[in-house]
Amino acid sequence: MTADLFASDEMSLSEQILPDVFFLKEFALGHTEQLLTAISCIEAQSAFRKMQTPGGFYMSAAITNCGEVGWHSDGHGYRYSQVDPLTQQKWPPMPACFLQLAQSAAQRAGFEHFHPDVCLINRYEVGAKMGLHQDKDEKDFSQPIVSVSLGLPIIFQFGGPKRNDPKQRIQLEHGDVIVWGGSARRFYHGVLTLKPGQHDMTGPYRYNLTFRRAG
Ligand code: MD3
Ligand code: FE
Repeated sequence: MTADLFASDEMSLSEQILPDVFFLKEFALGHTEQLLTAISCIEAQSAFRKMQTPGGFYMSAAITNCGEVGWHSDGHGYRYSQVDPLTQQKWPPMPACFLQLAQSAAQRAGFEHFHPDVCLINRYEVGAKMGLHQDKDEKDFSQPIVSVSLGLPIIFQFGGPKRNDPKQRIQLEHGDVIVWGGSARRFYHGVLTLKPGQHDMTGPYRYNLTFRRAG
């Protein structure tokens, strides 16, 4: 058996949970303090806010962004824009530690040329959830999405390209990273309600970073 074959074998056993989904358990563990410090800097400039959906409701997770563009909703629709509507300034730049982590996770999953231009940061408080949805506001579906979980655990659920495809559930914990590429880019997914708890590094919250190529 060649070294390469062995490596991909090991990957399929421990990390590849579907053809284009790579679960990198605790991949970010050594970087969480740096990531959380960077989140504090970002939110000092572009605060977390709960967004109104086009249907007129409020999302229960609070969001902010860093990078060349940011994702938000204004009640008319979801979009990426270069300016934070709250500050009328550019979104904070993506910190080097964010980009490095996203690229090394993507590379580990086989995506050699991932160049994210945005990191959406979701903050969940007790009772917050995210209903089943598809991510389809990006232009290039050949680029993966890298997601990083920090703080309290939550149950993540994902299905297939159709809303009622069968679903799997996995618990996402502090430091876990998932890379979604290829066919999985269009899969329905969401998270269940955050349960009360206290995390040593994030207190009552769970944070999720999603790195994307929007433009
Ligand atoms: C599967 N966030 O921000 S991250 C989102 O935990 C979002 O905050 C969730 O869904 C969270 O849009 C889930 C995991 C994730 C992110 C993007 C995906 C799974 C995905 C895109 C396609 C398929
Ligand atoms: Fe999503």
